[in-house]
Amino acid sequence: MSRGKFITFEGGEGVGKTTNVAFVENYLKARQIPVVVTREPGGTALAEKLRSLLLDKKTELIAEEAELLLMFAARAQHLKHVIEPALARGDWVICDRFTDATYAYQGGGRNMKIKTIEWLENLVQGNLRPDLTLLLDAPVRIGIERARKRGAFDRFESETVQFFEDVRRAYLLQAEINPKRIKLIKANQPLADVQQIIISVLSPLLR
Ligand code: Z5A
Repeated sequence: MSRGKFITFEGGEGVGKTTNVAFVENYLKARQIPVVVTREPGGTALAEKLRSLLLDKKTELIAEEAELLLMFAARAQHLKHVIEPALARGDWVICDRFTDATYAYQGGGRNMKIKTIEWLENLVQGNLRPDLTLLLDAPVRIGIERARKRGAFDRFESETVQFFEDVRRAYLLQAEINPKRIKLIKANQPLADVQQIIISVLSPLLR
């Protein structure tokens, strides 16, 4: 049994990650590929509790260091109980956000040291990195407009436009540093066009 593929979706809020995770899930299932769909922070009972604490505006002021450690604590649980076992049994894993989000939000948004994030990434993940990351990119204003239609803002969504500009810049830097793994896709175009590009980027993995 060959190991499954690990695919992550990344990007700022409202760029279409959740929509396209569902699209890829259906696309792979139609080809009889076993798929596990999951998200970060989250994916296990404990990690989902951490997610609720991290997203809830009513949680006490969270120190930046605590936020970073909680992201990796949730990730350690997620890897051990969901992602690693799925890949080992040959399933493909599609994850809505992963460690590139930490580089973007905690690194770019909160200005935490990249060396610290790298150290935690190595501690928690060892050599594991996604096989493919689809980075959906759109001007911040467009993502905010799309997300606003959904109603109340969570703790991250309540951040300033500057914060989201910094997050976007950090994501684009990640794509520049990891051009083989991260495929940058313009998300401010019709959904059908975005999905056509996603299929073309996925196809080498299906061979
Ligand atoms: N976070 C972190 O700080 N550090 C970490 O390490 C990790 C996460 C892992 C989790 O939020 C928060 O955790 C996140 C970063 C932080 N906070 N923020 N912001 P999340 O991932 O659950 O939430 P999100 O980014 O806010 O996701 P979202 O707002 O649900 O956006 P989305 O999934 O990218 O978009 P969507 O729901 O698929 O689409 C939004 C709307 O746009 C919807 O109505 C679609 O129908 C529409 N859409 C999608 N594509 C198109 C196109 N192409 N054209 C027109 N309309 C479209």
